[in-house]
Amino acid sequence: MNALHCYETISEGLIKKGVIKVLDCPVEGVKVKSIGELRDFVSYSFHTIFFGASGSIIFESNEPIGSTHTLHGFRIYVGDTGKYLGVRAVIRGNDLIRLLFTIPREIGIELKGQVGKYSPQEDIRAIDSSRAYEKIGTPPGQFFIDLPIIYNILGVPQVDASKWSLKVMGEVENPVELTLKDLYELGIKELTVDFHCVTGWSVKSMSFAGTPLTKIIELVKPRQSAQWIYVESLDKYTTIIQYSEVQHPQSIVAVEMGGKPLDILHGYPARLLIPHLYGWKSAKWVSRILFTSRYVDGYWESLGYHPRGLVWEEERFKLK
Ligand SMILES: Nc1nc2c(c(=O)[nH]1)N[C@H]1C(S)=C(S)[C@@H](COP(=O)(O)O)O[C@H]1N2
Ligand SMILES: [Mo]
Repeated sequence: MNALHCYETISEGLIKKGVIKVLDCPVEGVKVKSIGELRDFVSYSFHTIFFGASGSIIFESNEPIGSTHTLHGFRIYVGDTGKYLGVRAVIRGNDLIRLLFTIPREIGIELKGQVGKYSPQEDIRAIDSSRAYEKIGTPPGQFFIDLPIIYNILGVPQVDASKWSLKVMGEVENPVELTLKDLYELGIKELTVDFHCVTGWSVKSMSFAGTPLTKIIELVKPRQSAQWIYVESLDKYTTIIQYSEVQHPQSIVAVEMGGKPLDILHGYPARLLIPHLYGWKSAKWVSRILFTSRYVDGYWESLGYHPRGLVWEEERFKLK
């Protein structure tokens, strides 16, 4: 096999967790029939990518992502320092499609080859919109459960709602800073939608209320150049959403769930809700929305997840 070509990436949340760099390496033509075989391949790849690497590899954990993919975690101990880097292997069926190396701050390790820069072009090719939106039923690879699973990968932030505001800025004519009261005054829309997490669980008919993103778009007037919104939260979680998906009538800044203000666990005082995209795009405790022409990975995107994330197109990982 040829040396892997990798992209370098990072995100705010990973830096908070002590990671300084992610090497994201798409893989083609590698079939995996057992975890042992995968471990050996990961170890081999590590040695082709890094210099002077005398690492021992151990299996950490694995889990299903939908009914099509599995995600496998390993650690590679570097030398005899007791320090290790993380590896995530994404498998679809029996095909290894991506290897991600997460390199912590305390490891000085040198790359053998050049790294490129990820461009989302191939991943966001136009799809037939009738397939992607407003479908009812069970999306491919999902299963329904009764209560949402709580995710707070970077902890639950301390929030003082009286000091909270949502800054909306970047490539816009009219940047604004919105309080909770401003969001209510812009208008609140009630929605009952199914919610889908990329790991495979979905919850039927959840009720939310919030300010349509179309209202915020009318207010800030994005420039022609804006193609994405880059979203930041109080916990340093980030994500990125394609502008055309932000314009969908069901995309809101949610302030209520089940007829009550959001619970702190669900993102009080405000979270995004983009129900036709996988749940990781619905950032909780949202604090800043930046309109931009430039694609940048957010937290999960820096770990191989898809730039767009359409549920009905099963856009779980980059190159799916
Ligand atoms: N700030 C922040 N937002 C986040 C997350 C997170 O860890 N931090 N997790 C995401 C993921 S992966 C999912 S599926 C949904 C889950 O929403 P819930 O915790 O309200 O069920 O929140 C998303 N928004
Ligand atoms: Mo998720």
